[in-house]
Amino acid sequence: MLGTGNIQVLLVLPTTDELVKLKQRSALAPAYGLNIVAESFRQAGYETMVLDEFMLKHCRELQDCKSWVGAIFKVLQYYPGIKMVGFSVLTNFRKTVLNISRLLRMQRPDLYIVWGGPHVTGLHKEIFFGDAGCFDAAVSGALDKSIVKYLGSWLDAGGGKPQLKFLEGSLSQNIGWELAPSYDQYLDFCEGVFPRLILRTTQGCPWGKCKFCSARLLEGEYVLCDHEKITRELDRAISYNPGRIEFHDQDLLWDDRHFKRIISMISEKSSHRIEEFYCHASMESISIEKLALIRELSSTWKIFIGLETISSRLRRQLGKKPLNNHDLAKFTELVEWSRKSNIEIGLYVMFGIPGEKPEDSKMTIDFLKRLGNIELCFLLMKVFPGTPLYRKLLAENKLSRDIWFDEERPDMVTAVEGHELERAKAYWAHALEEFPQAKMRNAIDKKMLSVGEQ
Ligand code: B12
Ligand code: SF4
Repeated sequence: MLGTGNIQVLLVLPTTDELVKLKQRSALAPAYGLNIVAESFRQAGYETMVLDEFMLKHCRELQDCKSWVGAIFKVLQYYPGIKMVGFSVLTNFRKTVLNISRLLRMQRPDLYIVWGGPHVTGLHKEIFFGDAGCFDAAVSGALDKSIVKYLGSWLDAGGGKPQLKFLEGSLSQNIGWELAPSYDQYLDFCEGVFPRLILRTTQGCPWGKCKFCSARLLEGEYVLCDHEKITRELDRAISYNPGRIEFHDQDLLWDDRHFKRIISMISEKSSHRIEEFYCHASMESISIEKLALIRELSSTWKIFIGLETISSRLRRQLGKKPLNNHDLAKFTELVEWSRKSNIEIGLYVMFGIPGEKPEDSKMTIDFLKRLGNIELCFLLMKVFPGTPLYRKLLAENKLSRDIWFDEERPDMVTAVEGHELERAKAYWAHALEEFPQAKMRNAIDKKMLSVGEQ
C-alpha cells in the first residue's frame, strides 16, 4: 500500500510498457543506483519515493496500471506534495523516459524534471542538446553532495524554475554507499520477504580495460568498502529477510586476509538465513584458493564469470587478455573443482562481437562443450554509449545510432550496422541451438531471434 507522508521527490526507473504489461520479472531486486539517490535526498531532509519494477509489481494500488505513465500519475495524485520527478535513464529505455517526460511537461508544467543514470553519463552532450526540452536538469555520473544541495535548494525555494542545468557528478565521492535504509520503503509491499538484495563490497573495476564496458565511466576509480560499512549493511539486509543476497565484489580481489574476514563475517551472520549467495567475478581473479574460502560458507554459492569469448583476436579487440592453452586448462580444472565442491559456476558469453567470424564463435562453442554442464548466459553484444568501443565504431562509421532508439525492440539492441547485426543475431541463434538450456539476455521474446526479421 502507498503510505502517508509528504513525499516531495519521486524517483523513477522506467523500463518499457511491454514489461509493465508482462509483469514477468520474478526475482527483481530494488534498483541499486536509484536507491542511493533516494537515500541521499532523504539524508538531506526530503521525503522521497522510488518507483521501479519492484514497486510496480508489488504495490497494490499500482497493480492495475498498464503503463509507466499511468503509474506515475497515480502516485502524483496520491502525493500532491511531489515537486520533483527524477528519472534514471538506461539507453534501452530512453524513449520511454522521453515520452513520459514530454507528457509530464504538458500536464504538470510545475514539476521539476531531472534526468540521471547510465545513459546521461554515456551521452551527456547529446542528451543536453538533443533532449533538453524534456528536463530541467541532467546529471552525469555519480550523485554527489553538491548536486543534492543544488536540487534541494530548488525544492526549498518552491515555484519558478531556474535555468536548465547540466550537472556533473563527482565519481570520486560516491556518497550513497549505505543504501540498505532505503529498502524500508519497500517493506509494506513485499510481504516481509525480499526476493533479492544487493550487497556491494567494492565500487568500480580494478581492471577497467575492457573496451565494451562502462564500469569506469559509471563508477570511477576502484574502491574497496570498509568493513564497518559492510557489517552495517549486512545486518540491515539480513533484517529484511531476503531469499537471496547478491554479493557484488569486483572481483573477489581482496587479499586473502581481508577476503577471509569478509567471508567469515557474512558466514557467521547469515549462513542460516540466506538461501543463496551470488556473486560476479572475472577470469583474471578467480582461483581455486578463493573458491575454497567461499566453500567454507554453509550456503549455496553461485558465481558468474564474464568469459565473453575465447577467440584471442576478439578478446584483444575487446581489451581483454587473450587466453592461452594453459589458462583454459586451469579454468577447466576450476570448473571441475567447483562442480565437486557444490559451487555453481555460470558464464556470461557474448556473441555478435563486431568483426566476429564463424570460426570465432565455433571456438567458443567447442570450449563450452568441453566444460560440460554449466550455467550459461548468452548475450548479444551491445555497444554502450560512452565506451571506447562505441567511440571507435562511431569514428569508423559502423554504428547505427538509430537502433538505440528503436521502440519496437527495446531490449534487443545492438548498435552495429545492418549486415553486422544480422550476422550477430545468426551467431547468437546458432549458439542457442547448440545450448538450448542457455539463458538469453537481451531478448524478451525468442521470436526476435529470427534473422532478417524487421
Ligand atoms: C547490477 C546491474 C544490474 C542488475 C540490477 C540490480 C539492481 N537492482 O540495481 C540487473 C542484473 C537486474 C541489471 C539489469 C539490467 N541492466 Co544492468 N547493470 C548492473 C551494473 C553491473 C551495476 C549497476 C549499479 O549498481 N551501478 C552502481 C550505481 C551506484 O550506479 P548507477 O546505477 O549508475 O547510479 C548512480 C548514477 O548513475 C546516478 N543516477 C542514477 N540514476 C539517477 C537518477 C537521477 C534523477 C539522478 C540525479 C542521478 C542518478 O546516481 C547514482 C549514484 O551515484 C551496471 C554496470 C555498472 N557498473 O554500473 C549495469 C548496467 C546499468 N545495466 C545495463 C543494462 C542495459 C541492463 C538491462 C537493460 C539489461 C537487459 N537487457 O535486461 C537490465 C535492466 C533491468 C532494469 N529493470 O533496470 C547497462 C546500462 C547501459 C546503458 N547505457 O544504459 C549497464 C551500464 C551495464 C552495461 N554497460 O552493460 N543490471
Ligand atoms: S567487463 Fe568486467 S573486467 Fe572488464 S572492465 Fe568491465 S567490469 Fe572490469
